[in-house]
Amino acid sequence: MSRSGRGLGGGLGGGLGARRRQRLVAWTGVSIVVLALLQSVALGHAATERFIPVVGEPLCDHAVALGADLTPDLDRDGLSDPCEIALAKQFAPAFVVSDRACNWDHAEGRLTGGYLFGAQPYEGGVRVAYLPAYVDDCGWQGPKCLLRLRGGCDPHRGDSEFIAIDVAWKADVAGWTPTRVFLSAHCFGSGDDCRWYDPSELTWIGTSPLIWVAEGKNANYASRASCDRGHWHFDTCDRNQKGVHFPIEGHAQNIGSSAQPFPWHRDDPACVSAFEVPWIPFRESECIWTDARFRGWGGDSQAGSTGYRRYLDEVAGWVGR
Ligand SMILES: [Ca+2]
Ligand SMILES: [Ca+2]
Repeated sequence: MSRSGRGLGGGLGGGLGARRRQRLVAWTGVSIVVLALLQSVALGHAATERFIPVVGEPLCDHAVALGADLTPDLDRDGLSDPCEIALAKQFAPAFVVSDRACNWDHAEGRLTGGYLFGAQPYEGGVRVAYLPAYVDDCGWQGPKCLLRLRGGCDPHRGDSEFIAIDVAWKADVAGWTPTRVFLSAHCFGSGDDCRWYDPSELTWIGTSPLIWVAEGKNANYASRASCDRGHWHFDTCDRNQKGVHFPIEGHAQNIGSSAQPFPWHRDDPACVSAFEVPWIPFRESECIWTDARFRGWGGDSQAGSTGYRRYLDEVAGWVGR
């Protein structure tokens, strides 16, 4: 329980009863308070032992998700499109964020961004990727900015963060289980903490990994303590108190595949327009399958911002497939 960090720990372990399990799965994650997280985190540990299959239509067991009779598979990746949604919902990260960050959206109750996802077959299972394409990197705050080699707090428009979860089918429990998790934190730069995690390194709320998001910088960590150590202790999660599920509503958010990018959209297939994605108050497009920098849904290309193609290529292995 120590991984949950201070303020979220406690001796609340024990068995996972059916009623509690239902409550966990039904957790909507929209701006719950710390007290709710306290309970969920404690229960989530027990849930790592046995994951609950997707319910509803369709029931995406292994045969349905990756079987020969796919209906439909518009991005032609060999994974049933309805199952892409179902698995993305099932494993949607549970972010612990600070509502003091400059990019906090009070109306939506989440960090401002276009929340995209993708899913493709991987080693007999499925790799699900989450792309919280944030409008802003707020930079750091306070006197520590003076300590930086280049000086300044380095805010910039457009912050491409990336999370991936590999899941495998467990026949003995008839459910999907995570086998590893990737968290982005200052990727492709100095002082990065980007890496794959074993599921046991994270805390789980039902089937959702609990991810600590550094205030303003949006870097992702497995615990509050590791967040506070991040990027030579410049990152902080001291004021993170909000729990927010990564929202999955439909294929408008699905990036598709390299062979069929965004098949659910009618415009430039390498790009996604802001009006096609829920929650984005802008009218520009982002070309995440190209080498272009991610501009924050309508900003200028700025130093500090990076594109998504490198994640899709080097982390997900999806470019050219
Ligand atoms: Ca598909
Ligand atoms: Ca797909």
